[in-house]
Amino acid sequence: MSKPYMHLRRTDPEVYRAVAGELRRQGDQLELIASENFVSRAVLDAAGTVLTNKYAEGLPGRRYYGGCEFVDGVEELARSRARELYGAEHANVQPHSGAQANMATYLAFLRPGDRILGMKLSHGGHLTHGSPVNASGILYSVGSYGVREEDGRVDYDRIRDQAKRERPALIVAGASAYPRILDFGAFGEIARDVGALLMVDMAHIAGLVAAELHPSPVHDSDVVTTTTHKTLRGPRSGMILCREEHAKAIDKAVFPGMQGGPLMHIIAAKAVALKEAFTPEFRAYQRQIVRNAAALGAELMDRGFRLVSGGTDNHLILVDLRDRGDLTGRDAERALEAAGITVNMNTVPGETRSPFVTSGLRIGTPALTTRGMREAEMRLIGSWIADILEEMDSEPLRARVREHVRELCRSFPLYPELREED
Ligand code: DSN
Repeated sequence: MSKPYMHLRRTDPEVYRAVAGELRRQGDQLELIASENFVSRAVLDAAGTVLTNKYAEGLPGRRYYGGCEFVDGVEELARSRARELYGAEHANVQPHSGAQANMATYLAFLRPGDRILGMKLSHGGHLTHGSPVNASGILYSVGSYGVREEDGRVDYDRIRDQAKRERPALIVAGASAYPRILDFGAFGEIARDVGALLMVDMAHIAGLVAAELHPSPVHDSDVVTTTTHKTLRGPRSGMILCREEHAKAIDKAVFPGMQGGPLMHIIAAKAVALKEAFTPEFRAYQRQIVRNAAALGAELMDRGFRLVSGGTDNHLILVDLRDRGDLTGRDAERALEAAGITVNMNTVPGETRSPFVTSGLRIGTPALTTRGMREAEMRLIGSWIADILEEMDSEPLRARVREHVRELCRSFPLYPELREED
């Protein structure tokens, strides 16, 4: 780790120590948070460039600052790659995050008080889809749909009925904890039936969509928003795709509506990640993500654990712990973390516990698949997870699993050239 962080280490040892600690944590633990991933060295390089120094408010060729020759080129690359990868008419690559992308879309089309219809957070939606504690729920009037409690699936007929009753101006499709394929064609029809716009937030599945492992929302919706750091494996950021007819409204809503200067170093890193997404290796990687989630889910089901919807079609599984007595998502998350396995507690459909406690665990495979792990490792990790959850109080068991985790991690090194010998 000496060379890449040499200056940081000399100037600010406290921050350096935190970075070195996080590098070790990422490498020595099993990262199973469904929304996280490990970027390539090329993406990491781009994110750490001098482009961070540049102000470039506006769009390529139409900036409010001089000296934009090179950043214009970079943003143009990112925009054209995004359009080509997803077959979209227009792309705005400036949103700093998925939340900014979603809020910019609302700002482009809605007035405060207008009605939106999105998935309930407790059923797998997202804060920015109308949660009362988020600007989306504070500024707009919100209706929310859930999944069927019997089978954990979206019920399109129910959403259609609700949309007919509530007449939203905009429908939000997309989720952060839904293990099945979403039918964007059905959402598109519902939106057209009631005269609403359709925004699809494809943050979790953007990589799967790029690899055609999940149907694309681009042609069924008016606007598609996404983060770039989940399955897509780019830097931590956001992006908007839309039809040409909405391009002006979206661009204006992002800047000057929501944001000031774009983060040009991050836009460069997005361009690199988008280039990587065209490769056959990236497609093979996405296929393996899905196989790995299926293998992990199968192992847990073989051990008697219940999965919401009975399985998975994508990169994540949602374990329903309600038949496990007092075992909560929070306790399970903590016990697994103590054994070197990082997951997050999650509400399940029909949740009765608070979001700080929950009855579920969300487990995703994008990050470990990036490290090269396959079905055999997923089966093994699934068995360790089951062991821990079955014997929550056993410290010797946790220590044993921690040791297995370390050994497994050593066989699939992460950023070895960034690490000091330890
Ligand atoms: N917070 C992210 C997740 O973990 O799914 C969504 O933005």
